[in-house]
Amino acid sequence: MCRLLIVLPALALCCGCIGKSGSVGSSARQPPEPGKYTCYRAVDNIVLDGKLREKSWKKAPGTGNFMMYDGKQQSPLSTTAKLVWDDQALYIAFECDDPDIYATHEKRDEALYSQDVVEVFIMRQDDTEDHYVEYEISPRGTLFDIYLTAPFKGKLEWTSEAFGAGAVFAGTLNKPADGDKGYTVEIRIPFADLYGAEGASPEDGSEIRMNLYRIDYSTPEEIGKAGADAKFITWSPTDKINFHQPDKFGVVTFRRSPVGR
Ligand SMILES: [Ca+2]
Ligand SMILES: [Ca+2]
Repeated sequence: MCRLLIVLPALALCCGCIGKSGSVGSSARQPPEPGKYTCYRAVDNIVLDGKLREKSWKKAPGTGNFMMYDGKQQSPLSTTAKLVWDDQALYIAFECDDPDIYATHEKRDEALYSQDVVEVFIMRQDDTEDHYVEYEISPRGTLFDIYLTAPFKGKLEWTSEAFGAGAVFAGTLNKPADGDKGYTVEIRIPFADLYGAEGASPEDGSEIRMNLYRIDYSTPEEIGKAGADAKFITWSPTDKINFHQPDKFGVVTFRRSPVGR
């Protein structure tokens, strides 16, 4: 929680600044559409090795390239995701082009958001209104999870028992000069985290509100410190550099039909 609070003033500062400049001359512009995705049942076992070789991933529809946070332009670094589910969990695959992969953290719940990272925010589905869960995964597969009772109000000590992920990167970590290709991340989010009970899972046609994010950085001069040149990339646009906006989350609709049929 302390670590979370440390990063928040910086985020808040960015929000104020971007919000003011973004409003100039934009009154006629329609707000960007929130993300929408239909999530089908997996047709095979998802092995969390970061390699997207399962039939389920080959058949699942892609989100298309993510946007920059404000929805005004596409991400300059290709960033896409796919989702499938089974009775126990939601699975998410990210594919991220990245010419300079920066990731040093190896311990769970370190400040992954200050280096290259993908993030998933999902609203809880039980009676804990406005609560949501945040998951982060680094290109080296390090995990971060936090339970939030309101935007920026979280329990970092919360640990999901069955959240897991695998990641694979193509290139060299923390060496900017040699040119990397990118990384893929494969994530398992147990429905018990979302429904508050073992054995609960979505009904056909039910919707869950969530957002998928990526923060891209360049390797800084001092390895281990926060990355440089941050790019805030998102599936469902957030207007401001503030990912903690549940009202901007997209909608995922669950279907019981097997993916690809
Ligand atoms: Ca796999
Ligand atoms: Ca990067």
